[in-house]
Order: sequence, then C-alpha cells, then structure tokens
Amino acid sequence: MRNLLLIGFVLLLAVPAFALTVSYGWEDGGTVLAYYPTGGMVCTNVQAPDPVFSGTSSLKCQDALASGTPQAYVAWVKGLVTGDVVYASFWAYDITPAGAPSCRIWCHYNDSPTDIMTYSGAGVGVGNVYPAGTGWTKDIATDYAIAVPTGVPAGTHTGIVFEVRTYTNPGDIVWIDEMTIVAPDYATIIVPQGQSPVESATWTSIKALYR
Ligand SMILES: [Ca+2]
Repeated sequence: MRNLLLIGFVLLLAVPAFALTVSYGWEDGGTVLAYYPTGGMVCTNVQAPDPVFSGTSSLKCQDALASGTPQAYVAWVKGLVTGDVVYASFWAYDITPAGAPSCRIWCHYNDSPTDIMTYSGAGVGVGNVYPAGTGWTKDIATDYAIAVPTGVPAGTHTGIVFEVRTYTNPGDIVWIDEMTIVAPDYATIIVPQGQSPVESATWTSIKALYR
C-alpha cells in the first residue's frame, strides 16, 4: 500500500522523462525528518480540532526559538545531478494575513548520501513572501521549484533538503499538510514516516512491482 501511494507520473513538467512524485499528508503519524537548530521548533502530528487540510491528520509546528528562524526538515531528495529540477509544495494554515505566525518553504543543498544534517549551501528560496494567511493556502510561499545549479566549484550538488520555516514568536503555531515532491525518476525522495523516515522506492523498483 505504501508503494502504491508513492507512485505518480508528471508528464508535463520540465524534468527529464518520467518523474518521481511523492505526496505525504502526515496520515501515518509521522512528524519531520530533523530540526535546525535542535529544539528550535516542536512539530507534532495532530487531528481535529486542529486544522487538517486532507485526511485526518496534519503537522502542527510550534516555534520554540527565542529569536531567529527555526527550520523543520520535511523532505530530502538525493541522487541529483547538475541541471535537475525538483518541485516541492505543501499547504499551510494560518489566519493572520498581515503578520506572525506565518511559515514558508525553503531549502538547502545537502551533498551527503547519509547525513541529513549535512549543509552544502543555501538553496534559492522563495523570496520575501508569505502565505496569504486566510486559512489553508498553497501559494507562492509554499510552492516552488529549485534547480541543481551548474558551475559549482566543488562539483554538482547531489541532494536538497526542504524545510518548513516558521516566522513567529516563540509559542506561535502554524500547520502544514499535503506535501508533494517531484524529482527525476532516478532520484530518491525521503519523507517522514511513522516512527522513522523511509526511503521512497526508486522508479526501477516501482516498475518491478508491476511485472
Ligand atoms: Ca493530512
């Protein structure tokens, strides 16, 4: 069943050949992959009466950092090469259009195949934008694409970690749900999963399921 949920085809996007799509809506009780800094945010898997966009669960993100912008790592894409484009999005909930609490998607490169905490440089973010703050929204603040750049001195980047960043005072809360990641078919997409992260099936292994 898990593998069935991971299967997706996005034929119209500007990524090579078939693309690998993973959608994750926190329905299995998972939370996040990691935090930066440690303890900077507290994310919990919640159900109604907390806001839920789809299914019965969402992710509640509570700022726990006295100052600065804490990050929760919610997806990790590995096995990338120069020129790849990765798409990422999630729905976000807040009801304060003009200010905090708010959140947005961001990312950084991670060229380690094994350590999610490795930092290999800032990604190109979404700019100085925030969700509309009118309830559940998926707009420019939480929906974007990033390319693996060319001309990196040390060679191409091979991985990208996607973050939820909260822009709030300590104790403030936002919610996210229904995350979607699209990467080339040879990449590996890791999302939260129950008690521990799980690697998505590769395209080759997905095809093997249907032989
Ligand atoms: Ca959900």
